[in-house]
Amino acid sequence: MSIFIRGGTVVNADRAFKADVVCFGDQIIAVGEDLEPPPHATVIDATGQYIMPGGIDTHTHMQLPFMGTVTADDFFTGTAAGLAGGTTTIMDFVIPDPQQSLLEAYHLWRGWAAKSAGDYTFHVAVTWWADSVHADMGTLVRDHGVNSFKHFMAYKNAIMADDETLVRSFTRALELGAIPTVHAENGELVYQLQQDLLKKGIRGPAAHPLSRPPEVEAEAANRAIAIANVLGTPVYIVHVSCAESLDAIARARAKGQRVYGEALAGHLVIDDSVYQSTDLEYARAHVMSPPFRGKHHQAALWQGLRGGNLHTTATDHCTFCAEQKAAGKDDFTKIPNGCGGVEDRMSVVWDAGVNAGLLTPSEFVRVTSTNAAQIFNMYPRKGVVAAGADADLVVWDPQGTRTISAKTQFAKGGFNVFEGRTVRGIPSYTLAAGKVVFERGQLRAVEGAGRHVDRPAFTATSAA
Ligand code: URQ
Ligand code: ZN
Ligand code: ZN
Repeated sequence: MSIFIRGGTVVNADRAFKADVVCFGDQIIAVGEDLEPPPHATVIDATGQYIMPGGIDTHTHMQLPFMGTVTADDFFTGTAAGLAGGTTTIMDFVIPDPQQSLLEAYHLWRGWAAKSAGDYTFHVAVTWWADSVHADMGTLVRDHGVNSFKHFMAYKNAIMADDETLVRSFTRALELGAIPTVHAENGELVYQLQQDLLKKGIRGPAAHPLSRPPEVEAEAANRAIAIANVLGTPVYIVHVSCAESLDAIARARAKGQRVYGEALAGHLVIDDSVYQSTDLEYARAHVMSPPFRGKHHQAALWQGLRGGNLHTTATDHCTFCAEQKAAGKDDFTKIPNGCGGVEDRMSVVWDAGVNAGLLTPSEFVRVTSTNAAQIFNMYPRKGVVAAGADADLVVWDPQGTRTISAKTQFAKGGFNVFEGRTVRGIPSYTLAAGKVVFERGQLRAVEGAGRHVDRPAFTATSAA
């Protein structure tokens, strides 16, 4: 099966150029001007459109058991929704319960992910520490293509990693040639602030951002960066939401430390006024951590993306329906944390970034695909339109528009934080592994067609 994409402008992170693209099977086999279509090829006319590497969402939670429930999107519906938005690879999370074997949890998640419609790979969370965790980390790197380990510095009494776990796990990651990543919020401070608010009878969703101010995030970001600096490991900070955390990253990078930052599409365009809504269901729907912040933080995050102190854009796609969120209607600490976005990320970042003159098309590709592929060692299989790469491609219509709505989305959860936003810049075609899976509004995702992406370790300093 071959596909010939004619007449478009290829956009890679390094340059944009007129070229045709030929795919055969699941690979790109040729990129160049005035190519001949192979016999019997499916021809796609990309005149006036861009051909970009499929998006990589570095942060999703499909089918996640969390806070007493399970997220609304499973690995099929979630990856299918991503394909509709131009995202062809998701990076999800294996999150073992404390005392649960990392390896056992990994195999459990692998079973859930088998139904994926698009490619997927896993960060594995280290939520506790023991010799068996040390051993399992080695097995996961050596035998299962894991090269990143997640640490939740929030969620006390649940999955929070204390400093001992951080230090031991970062040390082990370095030995293995894997990168530590962190959810940077001080879980002890969050817990204290939550209890204080509840004692004062402040129990609605408006209390959520009050229990997680930027300082709580910045403390943890600084601490993770300091631990990584002392131990000599790189560190990747997920969902950087505020200027204070970004400043910590910028300071460390200015001194040559290898720190990477991730911005969520939601944090880039949505502010904390959502929590003041008198429609409490609406306010609860926006409860995620770190919370949406004041407008000046969004400007800082865009500066971070432009200035190279934030490297990837993601969604933290973690959808719950209204009934699930209502678990916290009398106690905000019981509202399952998480919002969606896997379907909208690329159009939102294009519309708010490229159309606003903040990002060039190549910078857009860098922060929606290439950097993720390079940081997590999937490049050049992913993250570039070039011969030999996977045929994961988006034919992008820069003039096409779409009004985002839960009524028309493919994702589950029945809510969309970008509701009503009209974006200019949408996929006209998405190719995953050389198959057209999305065509002008029609989703043709196939359950189980997605593949697990092994990610080799970086140079290990010792045998796993
Ligand atoms: O903290 C996370 O990243 C997961 C549990 C999703 N929820 C959220 O509020 N971000
Ligand atoms: Zn998180
Ligand atoms: Zn998350």
